[in-house]
Amino acid sequence: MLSSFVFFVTLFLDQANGHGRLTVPTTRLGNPARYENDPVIFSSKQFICRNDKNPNVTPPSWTAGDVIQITYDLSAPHVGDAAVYLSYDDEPFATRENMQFFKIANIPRARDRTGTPVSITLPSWLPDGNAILRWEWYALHVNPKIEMYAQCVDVIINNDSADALQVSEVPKYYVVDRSNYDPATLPKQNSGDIWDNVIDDYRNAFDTNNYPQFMTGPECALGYTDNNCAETAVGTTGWVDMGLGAPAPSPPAPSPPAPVPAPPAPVPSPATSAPTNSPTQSPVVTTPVVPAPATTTTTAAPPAPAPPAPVDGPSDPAPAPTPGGQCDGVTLWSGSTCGGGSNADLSECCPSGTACYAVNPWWSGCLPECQAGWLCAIDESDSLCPTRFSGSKCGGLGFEDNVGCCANGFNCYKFNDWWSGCFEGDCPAGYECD
Ligand SMILES: [Cu+2]
Repeated sequence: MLSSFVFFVTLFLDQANGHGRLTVPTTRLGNPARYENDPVIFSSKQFICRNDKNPNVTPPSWTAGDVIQITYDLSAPHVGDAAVYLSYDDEPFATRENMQFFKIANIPRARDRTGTPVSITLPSWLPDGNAILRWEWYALHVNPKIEMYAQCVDVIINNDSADALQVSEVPKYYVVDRSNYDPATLPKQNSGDIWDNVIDDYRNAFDTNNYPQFMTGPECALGYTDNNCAETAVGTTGWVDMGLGAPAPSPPAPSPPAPVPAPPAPVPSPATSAPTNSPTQSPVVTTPVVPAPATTTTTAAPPAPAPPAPVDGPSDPAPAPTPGGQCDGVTLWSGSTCGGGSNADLSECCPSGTACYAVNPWWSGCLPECQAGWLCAIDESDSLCPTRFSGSKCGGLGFEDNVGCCANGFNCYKFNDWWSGCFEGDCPAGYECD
């Protein structure tokens, strides 16, 4: 008797707490019956994925091009819309804060389909590999506040077809502003007054007859048109520009390099791997999407597998980080991020002996000098569009900004009528190659 009472109370609370969650496939929480229905807390990693990877959940195995089904349970069926994104699980993306997503589906008026399987057609070009499906739902009933929900499921995508792209060939982005973890794919709250007949960031979901109804969020990847993707096509009302057009998808800003024990006296030997390595290395790890010049430069650099034997380091117990410079109250080291991408508003102040150099459009670091191949070394007059590196959009229906133009060393290849991208070297598989 008691246990059934407890069961009843638990069940009741689950229902009553409201909001909603993804139930199929099993999320990282590991139990579809467990409550995880609350809106995400802003300024936390929850909007990326509510939880870190859970090794105890067996990932479903899907094949690109197939139709899969997901189910969500909106125990408080608020007005609003949902969407489905994918990320891939290779480092550095495996870490929640480094994950970069692209969208493959919109689910307008999500509550109409609560509790029933929703079919999603997986694009035939999905890269083969371990991926993460992210379900995102925004609820509009507390306008101008917006409740947001995000849940992740680890999945396996199989694709041995000729259509399969590499992960690096799919334009992707962070779903949060990494400086504060606020949502980047959706405005945090609505603008304006939904009753004034002026279009705001989100629709007036309370009067669907007299106000324009539209979805808010980024476009689906690579001009994908299935799964209601037209709802957020580029340029539509409510479309959120993730910067895939001119400045390309942003790769992870490198996590601030551990304070580099920069040996002040450079020894001209492989042991010096520390100084050469640290500044150049960050951009590499950073630039998975983008085999930008940084990559080339770095590959050229000695692989330096030699563990930097602390032979005659100043003192080996505590290579105290060379205290950097004090910049606006922030201590920076050689290798610190000073700008680029979502860090564009940093002051560019750097410790003495270094200056702020742009390695690529998304990352600038406090570094001893600008190296050949970096963005800072590019003569703007060299190309009409010097910042269009790998993954940058260079053409597609409605795209009129220097169509076909890429940074020097990159070529514009057509994927389909909606999307052409800049790539270094040969035409990537899956693109229309002559
Ligand atoms: Cu709610």
